Amino acid sequence: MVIIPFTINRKQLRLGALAAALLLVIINLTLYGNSGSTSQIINKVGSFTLGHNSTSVAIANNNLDDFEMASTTGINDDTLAFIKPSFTNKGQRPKACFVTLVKNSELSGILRSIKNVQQKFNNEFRYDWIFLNDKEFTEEFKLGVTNEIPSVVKFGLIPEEHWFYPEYINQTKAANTREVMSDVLYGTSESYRHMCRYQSGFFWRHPLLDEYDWYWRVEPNIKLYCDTKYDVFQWMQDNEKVYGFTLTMYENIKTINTLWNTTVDFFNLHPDYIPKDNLMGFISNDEGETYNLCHFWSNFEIANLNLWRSPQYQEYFEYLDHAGGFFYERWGDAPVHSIAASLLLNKDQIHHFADIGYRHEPNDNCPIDTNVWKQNNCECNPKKDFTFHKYSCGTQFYDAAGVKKPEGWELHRG
Ligand SMILES: Nc1nc2c(ncn2[C@@H]2O[C@H](COP(=O)(O)OP(=O)(O)O)[C@@H](O)[C@H]2O)c(=O)[nH]1
Ligand SMILES: [Mg+2]
Repeated sequence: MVIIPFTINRKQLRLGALAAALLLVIINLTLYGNSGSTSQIINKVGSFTLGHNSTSVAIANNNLDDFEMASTTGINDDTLAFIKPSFTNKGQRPKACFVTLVKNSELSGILRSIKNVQQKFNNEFRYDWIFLNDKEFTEEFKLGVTNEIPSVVKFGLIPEEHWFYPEYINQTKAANTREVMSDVLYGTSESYRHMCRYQSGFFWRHPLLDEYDWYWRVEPNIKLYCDTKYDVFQWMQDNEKVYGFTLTMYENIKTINTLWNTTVDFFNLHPDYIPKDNLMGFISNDEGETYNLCHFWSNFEIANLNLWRSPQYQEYFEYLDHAGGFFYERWGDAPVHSIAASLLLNKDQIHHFADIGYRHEPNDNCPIDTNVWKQNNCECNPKKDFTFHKYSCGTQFYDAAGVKKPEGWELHRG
């Protein structure tokens, strides 16, 4: 075993990670050839599972020991350290906003969402609202929206360099992909792919968001069912939460064939980015060997922007972007955000807002706790709550995060 002094710095750790990755590649090539087979990935997972000794790969143990030591000394807490300043404001109003990416043609749908969100939450708390678009917003759109929101409203045009094909993407290959994916929802859509890439890697870089730490994502035609009588942003801040969601789901594997392998490759280069108390159990049933397709449905997010601004997430996004799956497959921002949040955060920093009744077609998040349902004047049917449905990943989340499931959850399997 290599003895590492406790004063090891991040640069040394990175070099260690690179050396470990190189060693694994050489060993894999020696043992299995360059077939790109699952066995290669299984071996790589060893260095991926910090704090889970059971799957450590014997041949790489020297390096793993180093990383495990790093994890216990707190050196691997970079993302968490990056976010920490957002929690220094406890007890005070956070810097937060609503953020909506939307097309001009979706005016009536977004007005429905806005009226509802204002009525159920924001008429009382008066947070700013930021609208983003890859085309200039029309005067009609701006007027319509501004009429419904008494607080500050800002409209942002997305810079071209955030909604384009990077030079490392082969556009012919991307076009061919769209032709053969007609059996997949949005499989033939070019703009949907740009949208997913934007939500994954760019919305948080828009200059209009610079002044905020927290955001609540709102889409057209969503519905809030209950009154939210407390400041959810301040609750997140005061309780040191980072990522909040309502609905979970299984992804269509056809859209993300190589996302997990690419993720494994990345985190094998940076095992020190994964904190010991991560939420791997939500996204994998076998400690990282395979992806179980679970993800937070990102059309609703109440989250901390610094998670995405962290150097660790930015590196992860760059890595994914260079792999090309946003265009050569149809990687969604939901699995990308979910995998990143699950691996970069502590599990207790991710929160299910069971009390925020929410609908995005065709699913409902509706409080099944009768007291919560009554106190918040909910207008949904708890019997239709999707959280513990067999097609949802809610049960997986509660179990992985160690959160107690509410009474009667078994009656909601569907
Ligand atoms: N400006 C702009 N917004 C888009 C575009 N495509 C999708 N969006 C927005 O991105 C979000 C997700 O798109 P949506 O059609 O709701 O996808 P779904 O929820 O996966 O069915 C919504 O807020 C849309 O308004 C686009 O091409 N331009
Ligand atoms: Mg939508």
